[in-house]
Amino acid sequence: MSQRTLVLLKPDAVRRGLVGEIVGRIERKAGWTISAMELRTLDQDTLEQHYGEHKGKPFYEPLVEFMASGPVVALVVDGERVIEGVRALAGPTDPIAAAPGSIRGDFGTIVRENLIHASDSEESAIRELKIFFPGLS
Ligand code: IDP
Repeated sequence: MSQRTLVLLKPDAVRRGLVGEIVGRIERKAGWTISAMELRTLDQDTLEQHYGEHKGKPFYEPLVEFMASGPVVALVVDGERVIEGVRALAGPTDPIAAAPGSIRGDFGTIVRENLIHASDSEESAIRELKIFFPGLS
């Protein structure tokens, strides 16, 4: 089932020079295609839309501050079961609990600075793609 997902390489990934490494892992999955990719600094409004479901939680404000602390790389990836697939490449939210071999498991230690965001369902992907790439058909 071909799908489309939104991926963000978070400011820690960009600062630490891990963009090539992470994009390479996505690129090497058979049949997946990167159909948009852009370096950009996110504003408060965009972050509020993107992380609105977490508003009010204790980690929300520091998360938004972190996500605005430097540029991110936003990507649109298309391919077979890509929503579940990029989440599997990323590993679980807590990088210490993430298995070695996953992006978070290989490179992360801090829950907030966990390198990558990937849409968690078809519904989220549609919503997030509209926020980040409204012009994409
Ligand atoms: P996900 O990114 O793995 O889907 P979510 O629960 O949607 O995880 O949380 C969004 C982001 O918020 C996480 O990727 C992480 O950066 C941050 N976050 C989530 N839970 C915590 C926490 O308990 N402490 C600090 N940051 C958190």
